[in-house]
Amino acid sequence: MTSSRAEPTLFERIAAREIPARIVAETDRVIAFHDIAPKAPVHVVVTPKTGEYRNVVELAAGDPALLAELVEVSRSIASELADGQFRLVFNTGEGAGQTIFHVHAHLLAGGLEEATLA
Ligand code: DGP
Repeated sequence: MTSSRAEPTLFERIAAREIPARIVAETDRVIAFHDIAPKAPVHVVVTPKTGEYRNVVELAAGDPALLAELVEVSRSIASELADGQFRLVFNTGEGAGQTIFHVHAHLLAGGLEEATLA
């Protein structure tokens, strides 16, 4: 299920270049930028440019091809910025630490032995 919103999400505003971010990759539908509070040597937020899906469960049900694209963009970034090995974390629900209800993956890579979950 998706929901319409009165206001653009923070990540939609980053995609629209209304809020600055260190963008590392972009496709027609996906954008990736360094997390503002990194929890690993490489910590990138990978997200659809539009925020109609609030979490990964909604995205998987509503647009599995977009979820696959998000995974592929993550793989590509991990190859470019680290050794190609990576962790993808989708916080899903407030109790799981989700604070922004516009589906996004935390791409964590590089020295993950020391990393805590995002
Ligand atoms: P979550 O807690 O799973 O909803 O993750 C939200 C992440 O978004 C969190 O790790 C911090 C990051 N974040 C929040 N605001 C900004 C921002 O303005 N710029 C960037 N680059 N990242 C942000």
